[in-house]
Amino acid sequence: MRRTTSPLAAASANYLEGLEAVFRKDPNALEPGWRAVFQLLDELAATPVGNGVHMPPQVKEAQALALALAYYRHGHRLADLDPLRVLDAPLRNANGAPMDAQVASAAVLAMEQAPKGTARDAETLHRLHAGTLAIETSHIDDARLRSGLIDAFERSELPSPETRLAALAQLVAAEQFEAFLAVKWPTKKRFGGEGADALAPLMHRLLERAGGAGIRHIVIGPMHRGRLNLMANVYGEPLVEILAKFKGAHPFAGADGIAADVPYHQGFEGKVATSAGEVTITVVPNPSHLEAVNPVVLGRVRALQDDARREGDGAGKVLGIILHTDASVAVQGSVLEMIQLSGLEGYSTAGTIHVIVNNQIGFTTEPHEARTSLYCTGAWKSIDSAILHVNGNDADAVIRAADLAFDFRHEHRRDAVIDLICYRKNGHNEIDEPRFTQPLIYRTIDAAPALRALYEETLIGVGLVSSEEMTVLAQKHRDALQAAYQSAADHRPNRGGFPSGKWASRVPARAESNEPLTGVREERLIELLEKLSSIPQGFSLDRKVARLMRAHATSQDALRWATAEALAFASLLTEGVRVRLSGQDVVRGAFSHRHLALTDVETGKRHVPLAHLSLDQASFEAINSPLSEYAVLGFEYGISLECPDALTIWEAQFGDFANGAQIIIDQFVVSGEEKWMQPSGLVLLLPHGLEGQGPEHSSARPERILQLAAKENIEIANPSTPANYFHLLRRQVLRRARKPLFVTSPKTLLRLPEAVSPLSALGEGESFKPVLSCVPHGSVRRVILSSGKLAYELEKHQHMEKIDNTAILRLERLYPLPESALLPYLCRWRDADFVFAQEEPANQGWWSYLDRPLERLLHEAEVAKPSLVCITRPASPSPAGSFHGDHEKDQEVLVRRAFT
Ligand SMILES: Cc1ncc(C[n+]2csc(CCOP(=O)(O)OP(=O)(O)O)c2C)c(N)n1
Repeated sequence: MRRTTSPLAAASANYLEGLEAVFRKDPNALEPGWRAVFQLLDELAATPVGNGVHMPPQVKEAQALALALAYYRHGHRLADLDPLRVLDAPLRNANGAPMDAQVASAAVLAMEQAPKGTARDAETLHRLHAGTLAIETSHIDDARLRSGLIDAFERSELPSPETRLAALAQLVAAEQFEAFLAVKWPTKKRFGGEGADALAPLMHRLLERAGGAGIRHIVIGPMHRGRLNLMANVYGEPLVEILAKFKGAHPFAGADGIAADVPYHQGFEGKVATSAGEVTITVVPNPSHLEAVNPVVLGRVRALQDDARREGDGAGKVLGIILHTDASVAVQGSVLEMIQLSGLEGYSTAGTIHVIVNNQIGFTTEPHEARTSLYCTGAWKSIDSAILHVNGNDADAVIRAADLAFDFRHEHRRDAVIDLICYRKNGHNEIDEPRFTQPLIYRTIDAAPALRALYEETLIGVGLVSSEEMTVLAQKHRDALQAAYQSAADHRPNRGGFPSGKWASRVPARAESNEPLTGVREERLIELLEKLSSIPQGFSLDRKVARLMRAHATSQDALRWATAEALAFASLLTEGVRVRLSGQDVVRGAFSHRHLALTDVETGKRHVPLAHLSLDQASFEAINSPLSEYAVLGFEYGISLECPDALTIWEAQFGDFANGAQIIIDQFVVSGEEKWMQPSGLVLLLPHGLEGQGPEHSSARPERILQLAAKENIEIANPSTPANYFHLLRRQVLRRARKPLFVTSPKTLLRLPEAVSPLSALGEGESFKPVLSCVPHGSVRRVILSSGKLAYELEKHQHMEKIDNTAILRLERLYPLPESALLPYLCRWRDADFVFAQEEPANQGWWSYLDRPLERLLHEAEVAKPSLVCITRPASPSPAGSFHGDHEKDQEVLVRRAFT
């Protein structure tokens, strides 16, 4: 028996019944092919058929429908997508074997079997679905979306003459730009866009459509390929600026001591003219780490959309466009994390347009080495997104792709992705030789005419333009480039680089001098406590949670950690400061200590006391994040860039999980201001402490955070009292500068009876104390410097053993080291021995980054013995042991040793 490959045969009975149910309810909810199948079946049911002598016309139609369905599903695999026709990447699987014959033959067989009368249909289908633009729709679960996309795709037409002329002009500008740089700086890396020339008209078209649809602000996530070209020819950065920076001018005026970054990573803020008016453009600075900028872009978009919503303007005024490259987008984990954020209430940006510059090579790696999925867009199949593949050598198809992607995102508020299949004219960078590894492909590439030439020929052919006009246009660009080059010689940027607008009242991190008073009137705190603990009438609360709420209100002598945190939030909110806290299970808190949302045990309804403090309070958001660190931290960092006046917090479930977001920490949080003048006031809460629970969940890796600290780029705190935590949070928004704040927040201290603060410690006139002291009555012979939970254990020992010659200093801030707060103590006890005690192993924790600064300070204080001994666990490759008993014993020894 011949094996049938019709998709109809592949469909299970259940599936078909499901489709029929949808059809009976609303035929338009089905994609056109399936709709027609059921219409046909209805007709067949109504038509008496003879003894099989003649094939009824309905059967022919059924075959035609099978063909249509095959094209809807698999047409993209027959499409003409590779401009070189060499790599044929989409048609190969992971082993480099030819396209899976079974799938391909679904279409081919249906075509063969198509009765004569339907032959024209086959041609039409082939023209529509197997041309230079193709769609993937079979992953879309929502039938209405799927059918709408197929309809739009089949209706999409050749762009208008004006649009085509604009695209040609863009191609000329792009070509001249790259050619100019290649001549002037033949050996300098610019990651030129040659071969991906269609990117400029594609982006241009997206901006134009956005302007026309009323979008007023676009945030762009860039990547390296062709980036400078886009800056010059699409985003509108002045040529002279680009060339001056490319020549080596410092990007920020008067900031010579700042490391800055190479021109192809710098951000840009500008206005782009579209036929419907100006659109603001934010090009987000990006590190070399591919795909790392994605969540940062989303966070910025979301913050701008929230601003627009608050101003009654509608979130639809802000759009994110993210650029990717084939090799990275197919595999980098941040892509999957980003995609999963797209539909979540706390993180959605109403769809992003993704553009992949798919030059069918990643440095020297070919697609069959680079991924298993058929296309580099595989990840988007996990959500109902539009996936378009387009041949980068067909400018008209590229514009149609831009239109389809834009319309899909605009109408459905979902992601649309354009896979721009092109090639790379040069090596990975301009000094890299691709012919060492891809000699055959490069033989074809070397002979390939530029898209500008191909498109020019097409438009000349249809009489839209003449070759003389094109010569004049190219010359115009050359002249402009030459003029800019000459001016660039002595051009100095006149921007300091620090952001303006909503950042205008802020100052760069290192310019901050004054400490804000963060205390709040006690009467006000009591009022807030009452509001926080009041439960709406008729609300049935779990008994234990109710008890906790009562404890909130009555704990004024001994406030717990969570109460101090809630008071910090509540006081800020009623002072007009927005608060956003996101992370895994943050609403209840991983340690069940917070309860920011109360749940009615009868109805399941939620009540968030912090959102009901006063009518004019600022907005409060506590969001349980998906199980992602990389994308969620990147997202919150992005939010913090757009919300200098708000308190934005990311909490890791345990501090060790921050390593999943290390790329965001390294590349953005700690270095963004130094590289790009991009300040942030983000707070990272990283639960930390060795508690005998095993190696995991023990360490926030303070040594790593300290290693990243320099030039006062960040603050690192290890607060040990609720009051100090309260002041730390308020201080973060009440001071003028914004610096990322890392808090190694506690676990056992959340419930330790001694780790409480009186309400008065939060009161007026109080502020954050970077050093806390425990001074004995006797004369001090020994000073133990320590931090966090260990200090409580040391103090307990001191008390139990009645040791009255040892002072304990708790370092509440570890970076910048609170020198002026420490010095008076050191001067006071010049003749004492100084030790540093930490519970972490010797190669971890605070010690190895604090030893030299502390010893320098001892010298400065002129103490008799200016060297420190560290009391610590032995060095270990693992953060903590796994036996609780051993931990307790070791801890006891450690504490004793600190005193002897
Ligand atoms: C996360 C990350 N890993 C590795 C690199 C090093 N790297 C820079 S470009 C590149 C290849 C990028 O692929 P693609 O853009 O598709 O190729 P290209 O056209 O630039 O050669 C690699 C591996 C990087 N920048 N980021």
